Amino acid sequence: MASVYPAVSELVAEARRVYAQEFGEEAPRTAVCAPGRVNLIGEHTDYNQGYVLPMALPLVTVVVGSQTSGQDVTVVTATKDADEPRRVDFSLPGDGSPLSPGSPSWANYVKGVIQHYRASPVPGFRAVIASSVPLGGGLSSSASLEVAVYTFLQQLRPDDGDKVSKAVACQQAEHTHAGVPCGIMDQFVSVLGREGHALLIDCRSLEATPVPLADPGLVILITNSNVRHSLTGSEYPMRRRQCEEAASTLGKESLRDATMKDLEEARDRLDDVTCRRARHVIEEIERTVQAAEALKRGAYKEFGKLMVESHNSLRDLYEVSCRELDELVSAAMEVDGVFGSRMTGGGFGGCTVTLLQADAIDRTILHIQRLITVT
Ligand code: GAF
Repeated sequence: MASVYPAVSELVAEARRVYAQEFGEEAPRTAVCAPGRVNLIGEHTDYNQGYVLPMALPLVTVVVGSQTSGQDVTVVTATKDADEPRRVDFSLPGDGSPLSPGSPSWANYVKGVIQHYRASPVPGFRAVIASSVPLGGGLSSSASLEVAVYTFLQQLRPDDGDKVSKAVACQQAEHTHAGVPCGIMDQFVSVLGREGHALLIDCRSLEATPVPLADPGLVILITNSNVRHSLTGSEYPMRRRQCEEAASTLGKESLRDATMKDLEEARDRLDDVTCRRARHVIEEIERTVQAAEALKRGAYKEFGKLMVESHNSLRDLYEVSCRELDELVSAAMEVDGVFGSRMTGGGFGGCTVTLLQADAIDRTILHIQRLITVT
């Protein structure tokens, strides 16, 4: 079957072509890439210091470029986003003063990473970005851009940090320059993801356990609802605040430390919405640990059941799903050979992830396509 996404080499070739168009003469001296991710289970648990189980994807962001002699930076994106300029020029402040976010918004990820890069001063450079990670699809297009830019800077001026500190720097870039108070999952798996494995990440200790996931009888299908999600609105930060409020009412450092019994005992001190948010997080952390165990045993039915429970909880308790995602999950679950399906990522649009038997792939895709044609 032909690949449905471009190979890394094709993206690099595209970025090099745009580089030649924009900057003429010499070919770029450096080319790097970083993957997007799909989260199998453990949603909205990372900023509660819980567990997540994502895997890196063969969808990647590529940066090609070269150092220049001055303090000027020019970055061009090969990704066509009609609303925004594709080129940005700025100067690196020589006195260490902050690089302010601005327009175009994609350049804020570049500026943020420069700001939090762990070796200074960063030299001037010219670069082109190309990506196969769909924008706003909930597959971490932003984290893959941040990590790719960080890796690019490491080629220009090596830092002495480890991989976890690299992920943390990229997360900080997202906080300060994109205004999203995200957890660590996306950047972590983009830096530390391993081929043929999911990563069980403990978002408190920042330790990760690779879980093998290379069974030829198994397929992970990602379906894009094409409802474009954005986490920069008020909903994501509001969920995070509600969780912090719940933890503080329960007298816990985070919801990672809370049990359902704690929540029931504090029931009359929490409003209904906050209580539902906390219940999702407490149960989802437990589900994620169970799911990783099930995956290790090859107990796919059990894993699939936990995926569906996770989706229902995100829909009903955490309220971050939408009609299109719910319909995609229901449609996938109607097919024989499908183990489980759920929305993946922050929600409010984006993608679903479905675990199924390899021999069910064609009928699953056909069934989903039929649903899309009818509605
Ligand atoms: C987004 C965030 F960036 C992650 O940190 C995580 O909270 C996720 O939403 C929800 O699980 O991808």
